[in-house]
Amino acid sequence: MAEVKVFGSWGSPFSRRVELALKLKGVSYEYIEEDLSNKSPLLLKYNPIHKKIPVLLHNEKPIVESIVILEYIDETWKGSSIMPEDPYQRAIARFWIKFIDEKFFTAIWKASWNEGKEQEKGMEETWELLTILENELKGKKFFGGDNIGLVDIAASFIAFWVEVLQEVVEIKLSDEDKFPTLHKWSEEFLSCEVVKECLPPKDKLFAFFQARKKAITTSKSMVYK
Ligand SMILES: N[C@@H](CCC(=O)N[C@@H](CS)C(=O)NCC(=O)O)C(=O)O
Repeated sequence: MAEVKVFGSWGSPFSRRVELALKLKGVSYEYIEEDLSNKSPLLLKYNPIHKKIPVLLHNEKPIVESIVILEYIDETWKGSSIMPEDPYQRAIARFWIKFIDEKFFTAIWKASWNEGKEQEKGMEETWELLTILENELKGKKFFGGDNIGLVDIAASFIAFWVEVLQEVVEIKLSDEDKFPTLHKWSEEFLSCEVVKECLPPKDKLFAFFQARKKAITTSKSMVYK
């Protein structure tokens, strides 16, 4: 029987993506929690370049970078596809994932961990990008159509993590009135049993973001003193 291991971290949207894809495919795996402040020799061996989680280990072969892993999972295990069949639609899905990972994460991080003008700029960028996603989703249940697909998995950060993050940083990032389609998608996505199994505990995530906020505020006040 194939041996499948996932090296992850409980609060990471990237390793949760991998777990969700494996669960959607019905693949059993062993989960190994990494302490990112004290990385294990195995993590450094399997991902020597980025030294990051997630790592998927399939029969001792490591695969890194969450999106690369998701595509590998889709191609390796049968069962319901998470990538579209059609090459053009596959290209479009890859485009949106790149959009989320490169543009959206940058903007929301800028809005969340800055103050003043920089934060305002980040918020405006975040809203602009959410508007684009809102329009892309119109008329569809999921980004993947009737079923959860690669883009939905990549966007799970928007459905769950953003809600918790905005409570901690006390700015409204994803507003139900502004983005009704995205809000409906979030509710639909988060109500799936398999998705629920792959989400971190809300209170633990809240405390994690709060600790990060405190650390950033403390380091800024030390610089300005
Ligand atoms: N592009 C990577 C991002 C993975 C990532 O940022 N992982 C973080 C945890 S959320 C990590 O391992 N950080 C450890 C570090 O940067 O030292 C992916 O999609 O897998």
